[in-house]
Amino acid sequence: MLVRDDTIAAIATPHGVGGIGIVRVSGPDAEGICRILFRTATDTNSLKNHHLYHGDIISPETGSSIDEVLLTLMRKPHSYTGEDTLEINCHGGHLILQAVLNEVIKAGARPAQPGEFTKRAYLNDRLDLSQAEAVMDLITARTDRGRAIALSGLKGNLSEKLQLIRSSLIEILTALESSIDFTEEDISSKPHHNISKDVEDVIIRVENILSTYKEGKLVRDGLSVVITGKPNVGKSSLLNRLLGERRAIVTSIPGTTRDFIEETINIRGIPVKLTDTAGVRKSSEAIEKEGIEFVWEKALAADMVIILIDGNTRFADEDFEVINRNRNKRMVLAINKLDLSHKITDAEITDIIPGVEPMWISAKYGDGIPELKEKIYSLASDSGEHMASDIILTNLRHKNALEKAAKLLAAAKDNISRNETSPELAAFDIRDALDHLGDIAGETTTEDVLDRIFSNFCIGK
Ligand SMILES: Nc1nc2c(ncn2[C@@H]2O[C@H](COP(=O)(O)OP(=O)(O)O)[C@@H](O)[C@H]2O)c(=O)[nH]1
Ligand SMILES: [Mg+2]
Repeated sequence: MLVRDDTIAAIATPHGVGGIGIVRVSGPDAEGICRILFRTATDTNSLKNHHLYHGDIISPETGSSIDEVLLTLMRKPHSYTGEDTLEINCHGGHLILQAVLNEVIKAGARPAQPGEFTKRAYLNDRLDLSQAEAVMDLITARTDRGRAIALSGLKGNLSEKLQLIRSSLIEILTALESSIDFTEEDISSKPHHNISKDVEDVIIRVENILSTYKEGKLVRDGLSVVITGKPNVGKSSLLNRLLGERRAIVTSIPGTTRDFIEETINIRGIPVKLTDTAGVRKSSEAIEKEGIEFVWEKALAADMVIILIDGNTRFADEDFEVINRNRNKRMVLAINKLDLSHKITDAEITDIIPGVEPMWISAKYGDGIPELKEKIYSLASDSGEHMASDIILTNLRHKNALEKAAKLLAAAKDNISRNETSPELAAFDIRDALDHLGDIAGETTTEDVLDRIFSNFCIGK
């Protein structure tokens, strides 16, 4: 384990100008540093815990004030890190914060690594590892839903659920181990039957959590959707409509959009990155040609494409090409300009691309747009079923651990119900499964895994 007898410090607020900015200090020297640098009406030897003091951070060399601050001392273990912690609320200018931090470092702290405060919180058992990971998810959440899921993780809802599963497994293990002594006797078949059923129950609980990952991944990572179609079908209008503001230039001149315009919208808590593209048409112009090449590449890389067709013009070769190029993609087929006379029929489309039901919309007036959003959601989540549960798995590391546990438990169950081999083997698998579940909370996690996790954090958290 790490040596944690040093004191760390960092600016905890974002770079830039703000009303206040915070320098955070954690470790055994925090209080000593406070005595060196802080001047206030109260004697700094008798500061109360968790009280806010007004005073100055001074430079001990010159005795002059660096900033007028509000300072809190939080003695261990009642702090975020579980160590003695100082929070210095300064005026929110970067020079000020940097000057205060410099004094803190001269007084005995060292600059914190990314995520080091949270790492200490974890190492001091203030949080388990999945909660620590939720801290960063919370900070980086891109939708309210993502924020709510992360907060639930931080509050320990996932940890609690996993803890219950582990308790059940420990009970099963105890039952299994006591049955080992009886295997030769005829009473063994009954408990084995019960044990197998209990393992089955646990597998179901694990799989229920696992089943939320697909949605969780969407909430966390988002979805990329490229809008494509021939010129003038209304791609830019659709982007603007989905966005609820005028972002892309809409004209009746084909070929207006040449660069990609990307904007993110929120569909049921999923951050959906929309890309408006250049219209696809046969062109002899070099720049446009290259732009169109890019469209194919963008579409290929996206999670999903919206193929837009103009319902007010006849079906053209370009429409066909757009469909053809995206045949293997997850696609929404939308026919725009519902408000104008229809020159295209559903049957025509279904003929070309069977199994895909076209949706009629009007990008200009908004008809069919809520349905289009629902369609995007249901295609992305494969179900359309909105998961109301607040325990939603968003973290790949957790998912992998749960999958390994589920696999081992399935093997154990198989072993027990077949009743052929000795229960020791099943017990072995269950213990392994317990280890994987323990990994999520960070009970058996190695230093390099921890480093990898915390290096993705920001400095000061
Ligand atoms: N009547 C009607 N016109 C539309 C609709 N959507 C777009 N347009 C018009 O079609 C033209 C091309 O739109 P634009 O969004 O620039 O198409 P893009 O080239 O595919 O990006 C503009 O004149 C839009 O006002 C619609 O739903 N109904
Ligand atoms: Mg356009």
